[in-house]
Amino acid sequence: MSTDSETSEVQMNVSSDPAREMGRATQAQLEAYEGLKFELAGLIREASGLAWRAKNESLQRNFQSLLQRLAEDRFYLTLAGQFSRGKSTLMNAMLGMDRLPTGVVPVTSVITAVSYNPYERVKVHFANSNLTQDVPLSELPEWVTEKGNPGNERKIDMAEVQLPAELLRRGAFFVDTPGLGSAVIENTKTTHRFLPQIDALVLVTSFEFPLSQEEILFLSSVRDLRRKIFIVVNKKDLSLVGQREQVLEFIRLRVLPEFGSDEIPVFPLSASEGLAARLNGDFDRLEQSGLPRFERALVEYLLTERSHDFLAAMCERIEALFKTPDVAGLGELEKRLEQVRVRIRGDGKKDDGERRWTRASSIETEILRPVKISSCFVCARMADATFKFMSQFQYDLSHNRDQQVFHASRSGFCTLHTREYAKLASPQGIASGYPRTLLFAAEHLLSLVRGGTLSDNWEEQFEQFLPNVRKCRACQAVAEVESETMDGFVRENRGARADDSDLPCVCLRHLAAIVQRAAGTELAAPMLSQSAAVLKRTAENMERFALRHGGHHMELVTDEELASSEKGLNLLVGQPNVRPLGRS
Ligand SMILES: Nc1nc2c(ncn2[C@@H]2O[C@H](COP(=O)(O)OP(=O)(O)OP(=O)(O)O)[C@@H](O)[C@H]2O)c(=O)[nH]1
Ligand SMILES: [Mg+2]
Ligand SMILES: [Zn+2]
Ligand SMILES: [Zn+2]
Repeated sequence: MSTDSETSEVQMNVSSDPAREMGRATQAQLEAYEGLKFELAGLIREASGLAWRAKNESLQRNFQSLLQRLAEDRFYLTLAGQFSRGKSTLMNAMLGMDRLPTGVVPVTSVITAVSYNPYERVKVHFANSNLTQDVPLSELPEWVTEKGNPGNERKIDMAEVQLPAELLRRGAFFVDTPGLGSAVIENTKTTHRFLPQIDALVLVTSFEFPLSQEEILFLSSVRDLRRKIFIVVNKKDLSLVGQREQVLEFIRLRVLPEFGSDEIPVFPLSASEGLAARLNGDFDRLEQSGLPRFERALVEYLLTERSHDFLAAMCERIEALFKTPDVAGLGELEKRLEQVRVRIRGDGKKDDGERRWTRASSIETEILRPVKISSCFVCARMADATFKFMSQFQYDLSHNRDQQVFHASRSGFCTLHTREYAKLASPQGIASGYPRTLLFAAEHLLSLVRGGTLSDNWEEQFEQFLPNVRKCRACQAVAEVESETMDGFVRENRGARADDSDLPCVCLRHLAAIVQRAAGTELAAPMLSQSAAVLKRTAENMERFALRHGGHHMELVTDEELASSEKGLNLLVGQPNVRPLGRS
């Protein structure tokens, strides 16, 4: 019998001053964002079920991997462009670490995703399989370069490099891709295959060869997917000041007509200069390189529009799968997806067109105050009382004849307490304590029959010796504790309280009983709102758990999320081993 009274801390906001209000606004946005994510997850799960029924395994797998991406909140900020324009160098410069292989000949041959981790490590994901392999960072070139892994002959889906780089803490994956248009055709193909996965694109071109045909083609494909685009014109150091303006002018003219230049920002910079400056701690040179200006724009984007763009991109990926023919029910889901989409559009933009979503910054999160989520404290006391009662009782029943007779006369306990007794008592104890109760029942059964026929009032008589909660002595003992606990709580807390977040959790029935006892006091209303907050929080934990579990990301599940389902059910109906207000 567990009293299940452990508590877990969760972030929850209680606010009044302006700083707190700001935290609350951010919290509301995060909740809206998460809520939409949960809805998309729900749609994908349903669709996955339909795919399963239609025996379409590959579709089911596709839904599964979308779910996984949603669960991880994986956002692929992808660097792409012609070979040797400096994508890998730029990535290194942004990370301030010289980790990705670079060189004058086509180098990168594998999609390389870089994400944040307190320590460095590399995970290699193999194509067409769930297999991954951890490899030392020093061996990265053997897996991701044209030299070590020509045309990706080792069939790697993605190399995942985890690094302790500050910029990555913004929650995005930075993805380096093989260059387009080199003699290694397989590399171009690899990057094109990755296209649907891109959430935002950084097109890396150079002053020497600004925007090749290949790059323009790639740009329009990404544009068709309505993904955010940044253009970096690299190797600024190789061009003369006079030529620079010409190149930028050319790009604006090439890009303007097709895409609208105000939507695609262009950043002239020198990745190699930026990297060298950063490694040497030379801040003037760093600023000169043009890198910081680009990074500021990226961070600004990641903190604001990213959430919106991530959801929008997910919607499109889901929609594409919903178009699969011959799967019954997908059309219906598509309609619901459209509704979510409308909300994403609406929630993502303020009236002035500014995106509203932001991720909570650390300062804002600190404003949020912890609140305890635990099981119902009344139920917990009742469980304790049950345990105490049964411990004593099971001993008495097996040793004391009077107890046995009395127990038999009451037809034993109610169903719940019979089970609780059985959990505690030994087989020997039950076998010696209970026969009288069974015999008592047997006698009653026989008394219902007279001369081979049922007696007239058999139903009434039968009812009288059936076990029930009114006769159950355990029910009586526990109900007394239940009443005392609630009365005591209301007595002690009826006055105004300094901090409502200290209020304990209660199940719904106990909440009703407490509010009834506390009606007209300062306690009633806070009890209700606090319980509402706890239920809401628990629901969110359950949804996060479902999302991660469904997305095969159990390693991301927190203890609080793990416990949330049981807690949620208990908050609705009380603990399993007690019956709240069971005698009323
Ligand atoms: N002068 C100069 N050279 C640069 C700059 N950025 C990169 N390079 C050089 O350009 C060459 C190619 O750089 P990478 O970073 O390997 O280019 P990439 O785009 O990743 O190439 P692929 O992986 O083959 O597509 C290397 O020799 C770099 O040192 C820059 O800003 N200025
Ligand atoms: Mg490269
Ligand atoms: Zn309860
Ligand atoms: Zn009972």
